[in-house]
Amino acid sequence: MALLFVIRTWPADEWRRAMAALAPDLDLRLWPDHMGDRADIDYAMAWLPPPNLLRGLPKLKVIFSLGAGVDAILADPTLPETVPVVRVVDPDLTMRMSEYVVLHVLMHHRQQRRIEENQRRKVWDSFPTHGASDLAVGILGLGVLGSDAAAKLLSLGFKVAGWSRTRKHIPGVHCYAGAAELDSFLKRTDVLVSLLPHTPETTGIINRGLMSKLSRKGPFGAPILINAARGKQQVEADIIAALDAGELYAATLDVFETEPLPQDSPLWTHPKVTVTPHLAADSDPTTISGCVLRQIRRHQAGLPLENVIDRTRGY
Ligand code: NDP
Ligand code: OXD
Repeated sequence: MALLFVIRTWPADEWRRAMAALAPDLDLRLWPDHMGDRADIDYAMAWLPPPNLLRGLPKLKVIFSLGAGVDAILADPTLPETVPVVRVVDPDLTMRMSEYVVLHVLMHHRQQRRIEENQRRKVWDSFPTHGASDLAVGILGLGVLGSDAAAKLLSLGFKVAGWSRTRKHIPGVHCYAGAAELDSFLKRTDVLVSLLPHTPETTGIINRGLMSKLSRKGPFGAPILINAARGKQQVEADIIAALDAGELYAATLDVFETEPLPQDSPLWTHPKVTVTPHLAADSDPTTISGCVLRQIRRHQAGLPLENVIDRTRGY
């Protein structure tokens, strides 16, 4: 039973070592130099697999994504159609994302950047603040990550709503669903947080038109954007134009159209933008290897796999 690591943008050997420590009995192979016989490989842990590689593994039974998002895997146009793709659902990753969302909602809410700038300039500006209940946070995507972040924001006193494809029922959270309810959701939202997957439907969804529908009745007079999901959902030129026109008050971006964010991107130095380098919810090699190992053991025992994505929906 062989497990292949196909990892292009992360240190693959760190993942191999983490799995080896958890499962010394597994035959671990590393693409591209230590693949051995392709016909031996039963499982693959992958991130951005090169086209034709996974298709060329005749015994491949399951593809494991190293992250919660699977767009890096589905981007392979040659992906074998019948092999299930399993994504990460893990309390550690969920907690990390909720920490990130809560941190950045609070940072904007408490105007932390203004305070730091005042300290730098030695300015004692004890400006009026507002309560969490004055701020309406709206989460695009009420899945594993969105619903946890919603619950944590709710416990801090924010007004919380969410939008998803199918209707959710989360106590205290106003749940909107489907294209028909998107505008009503946007209209009540002072802080928009994206936790959507990247699919053809969500590509470019955060554009000037969408941002223009957000609430202007909040304490800052213009809305705030936090994208911790995928950069392909945002139109960066529109975000900059909206910030410069005062249609958007501020933005926190963890993800970008191109990653790493190019040196010449105006986002790096924009005074209203906080840039973080795609670390909102890091995949910890030991934790995620444990998740994968559990699924491999289930599969070997003839039990159904968990967290298999729906290839037709793309997440
Ligand atoms: P889930 O699949 O659990 O949730 C996705 C949510 O988005 C669901 O509520 C789904 O609706 C909704 N959704 C999907 N497509 C649409 C659409 N077209 N219209 C409306 N709603 C839609 O995913 P997770 O919560 O686990 O993860 C979300 C994303 O976060 C990942 O796909 C990944 O891209 C990103 N991520 C980013 C990280 C980072 O470090 N920056 C780390 C981890 C994840 P429904 O429930 O009805 O299906
Ligand atoms: C993920 C990510 O999808 O880290 O888990 O982006």
